[in-house]
Amino acid sequence: MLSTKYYLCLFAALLFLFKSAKSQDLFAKQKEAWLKIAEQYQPKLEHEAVAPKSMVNIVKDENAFQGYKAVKVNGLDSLNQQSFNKLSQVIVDFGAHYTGYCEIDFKILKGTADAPTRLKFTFGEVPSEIMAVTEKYTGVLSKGWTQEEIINLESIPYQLKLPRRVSGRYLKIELLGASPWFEFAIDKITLNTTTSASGWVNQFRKFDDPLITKIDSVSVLTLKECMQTVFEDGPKRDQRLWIGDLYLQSLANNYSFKSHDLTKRSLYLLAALSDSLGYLPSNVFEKPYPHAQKGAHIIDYSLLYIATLKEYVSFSKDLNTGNDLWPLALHQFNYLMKFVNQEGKFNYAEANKNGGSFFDWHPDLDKETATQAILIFAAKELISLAKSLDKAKEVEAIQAKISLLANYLISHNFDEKQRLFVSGAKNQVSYASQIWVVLADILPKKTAKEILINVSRYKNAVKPVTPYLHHYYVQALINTKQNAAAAELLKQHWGSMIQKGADTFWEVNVVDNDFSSPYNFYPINSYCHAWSCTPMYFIRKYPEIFQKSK
Ligand code: RAM
Repeated sequence: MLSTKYYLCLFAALLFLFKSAKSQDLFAKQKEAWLKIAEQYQPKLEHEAVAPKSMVNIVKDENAFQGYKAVKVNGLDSLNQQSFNKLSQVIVDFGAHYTGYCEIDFKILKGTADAPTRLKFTFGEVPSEIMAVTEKYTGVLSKGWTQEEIINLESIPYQLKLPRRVSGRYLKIELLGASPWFEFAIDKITLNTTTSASGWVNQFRKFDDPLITKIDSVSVLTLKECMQTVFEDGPKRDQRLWIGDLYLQSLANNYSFKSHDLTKRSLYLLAALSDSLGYLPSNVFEKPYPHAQKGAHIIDYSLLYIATLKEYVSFSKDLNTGNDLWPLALHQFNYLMKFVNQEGKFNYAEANKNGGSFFDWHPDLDKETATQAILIFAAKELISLAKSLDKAKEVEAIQAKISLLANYLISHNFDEKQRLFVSGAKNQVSYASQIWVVLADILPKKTAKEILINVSRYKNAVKPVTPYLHHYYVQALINTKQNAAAAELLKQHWGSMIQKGADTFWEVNVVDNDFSSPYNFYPINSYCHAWSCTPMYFIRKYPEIFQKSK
């Protein structure tokens, strides 16, 4: 038998371990309260019952986006009279991109349902997704992201509620197995939509240029679909909160829905889930309970948290939140500054051990220079936040770090001959490096403009592949007063998605390659993606640049 003394010692040891684990967690004291605030700002979701607008065939067309287009056919009105045993497949079009839960009612036309009926449901944001051969799945992410469900109806009549939240415009229903002794029909299809973007129908604007009107309204729809109980990156995939996406969504939100509470909830949720070193995760899940993706840190995303908080405070005037989250924001910068040596060089290789930077999906992109630059950008955002929170004392120390970082960047990464910034051991020239150096705002005006022009003429420069990096490209052009080029780029990049039939803007858009996918399977790209929603931010913030008539 173990003595009482033994148990007392064990208890004391456990208590000690628990306490020291807690004391090693930098924001342990605040996290519980932060989580409570996040929960308190849980938004109300709005729902609408949407019925299909038409029945379609999806047909091959080499001129269509990814080789497929939807062609309207007759039959929706009589669907509930037609034997689905004979029809065996139907594709319906909801007329627009929606996120929600699908309900399908089945009824008997003839005989008695004497056996289970097996059906397959496929949802698609774009036509090609409906036709994807998922048996030959090559994706690097889970195949579970394809929106396919196989369900056995044990009896008919039946009101089926598909358990999974889906996202898209098209629904294909296929009959995989039925008894020959009865006939049934699809009586009704409803998509119960969900969004927290209250009053979204009032967000559309009309501008002189019809293309700008269209781009703006598709941005509104993109953001509305991503606004759920947090700012999701994509309602189809990954359905969660990522800092990089949040930053751009919050910018667009400031010029449209003004749902500052959703930004607040998202900021607090991330804060509550920072790791024991006080370093932010790049993304978090709400279900089954709030938690971070373990070990998934992204340097530039942690730094963009600072910018998101700064923008939030400046638009909402919520100084309490600013003060409450200030130590965490400051800590992101200070934590990363530990990787900076006396000369001012950020040791990317060392920091990368705990997660590198993102910037874009281009597989060859060297991220060293852009990372050094975004540290400066974030430091300046910190200063601006500090000023709005009357934290003048902190500013001087940050200022000194900016000089250190900037001096290093200019003296080591600027190629005088090419008049371009280079990155990494191979002196790579990329758009990302020039864009982020411009956004760091450390160059004479003329040079900043010059590097953007030079990179556009540099044949082998690593180009942006996502609307995400294109956002920063547009901003860099605006900051260097290249307004016509900024307007042109916005119309060309987001306009190209419109031209290819986009209902909502995409995660990836490579103008001359419809099949580009960071996941090696383009049907699981997200075709309603948060980081793509910012044209409305530009159009509304800079009317003199984007709202001019053609
Ligand atoms: C993708 C997500 C998200 C992005 C990260 C880096 O998986 O869709 O939008 O922020 O990558």
